[in-house]
Amino acid sequence: MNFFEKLCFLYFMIIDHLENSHSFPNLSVNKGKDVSSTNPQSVNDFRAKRQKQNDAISYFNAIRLGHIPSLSKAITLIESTRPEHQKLASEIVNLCLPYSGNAMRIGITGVPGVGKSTFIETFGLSLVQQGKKIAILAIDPSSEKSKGSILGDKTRMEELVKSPFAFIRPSPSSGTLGGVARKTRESIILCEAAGFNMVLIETVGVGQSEIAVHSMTDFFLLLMLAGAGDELQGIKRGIMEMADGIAITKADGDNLLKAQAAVSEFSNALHLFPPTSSGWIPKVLACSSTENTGIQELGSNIELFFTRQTENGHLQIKRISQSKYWMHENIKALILDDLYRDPKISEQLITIEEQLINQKIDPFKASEIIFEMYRSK
Ligand SMILES: Nc1nc2c(ncn2[C@@H]2O[C@H](COP(=O)(O)OP(=O)(O)O)[C@@H](O)[C@H]2O)c(=O)[nH]1
Ligand SMILES: [Mg+2]
Repeated sequence: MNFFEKLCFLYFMIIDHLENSHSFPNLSVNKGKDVSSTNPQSVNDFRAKRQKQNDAISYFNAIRLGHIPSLSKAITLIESTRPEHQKLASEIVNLCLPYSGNAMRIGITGVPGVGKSTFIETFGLSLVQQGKKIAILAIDPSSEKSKGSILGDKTRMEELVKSPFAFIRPSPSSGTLGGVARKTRESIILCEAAGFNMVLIETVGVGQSEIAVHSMTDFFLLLMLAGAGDELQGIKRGIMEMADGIAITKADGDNLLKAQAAVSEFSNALHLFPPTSSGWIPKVLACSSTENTGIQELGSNIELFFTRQTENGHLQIKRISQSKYWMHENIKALILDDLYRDPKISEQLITIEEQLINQKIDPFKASEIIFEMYRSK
């Protein structure tokens, strides 16, 4: 370096940054953003997001802290069909399992239009006002074709959607009922680990899904319309027998008297059922979600159910028997799946079906052949 260069160097060192000098183009750097113009919250969110995407422990920690976006994403993993998502989801569920079971699990069923979503909105808001944290999962296996029903639900739960103490999640509607049930059960576990002390599960009254929801909830609430006739409501005796409570909806305006009559009608019908082993006698109440009448009373009845059933140990007994039920259901599902996936058996099935059509074999013999083939696999 000659004297002039040294002078230049010193000048730039003292007066300015070298990287900003045209004499040193190789040192030039991009100017970068002014720190004050970036939102620190989004930076943190972004970092949290990147970190959380990766491992089950981070998901678990975030869920335990009640971080809703993580809970939501974990449920999406549960719903995913991709094997790597399923593996991660299963790890998260296992981590959350010891922290689950603390919520009141309530199933809500009834035909489309009976007022389930509107009821959940009013009931849910009253629970939130009492300081409860509620999670709402909606199962609707029939909605695969009419996705509108879920959109409808969201608009019916307009106020609840805004509450930071309510989490509303339409459950996956595709796949087998067993699959949907498993996903819902796992979602319940995550919601409970996230600190929700009430889990409401809405299901549309189409038989099978009701049985599934009944087998994963503590209190099963059946919503009915007054004067619609049993056939119209598609209510089978079995569903009424499963109910821990019945609410006659839309008990307002011109419908009020009819609703009150329906209360005594259904109460009488319930009396004909044999008493349950838990000792709980289901009550029939009338309510209006739009007028907010009867909802409080129904809430108290549900509270009473939980107090009584916890005291006499039946809540625990019910949950254990539900766990056993799902284990057996899953064993059956796994075996069936394994059987039907076997290419040799599939081939044999085609042949046997032909024999069956031509009446060369009866269905029982046919199934025995298939079963033997499966056993000797
Ligand atoms: N008059 C009256 N209408 C209601 C009440 N609850 C719901 N509805 C109406 O009944 C229709 C169906 O309600 P919705 O909650 O979507 O029923 P869901 O299909 O069972 O979820 C909507 O038009 C609601 O506004 C109620 O308490 N009183
Ligand atoms: Mg609905």
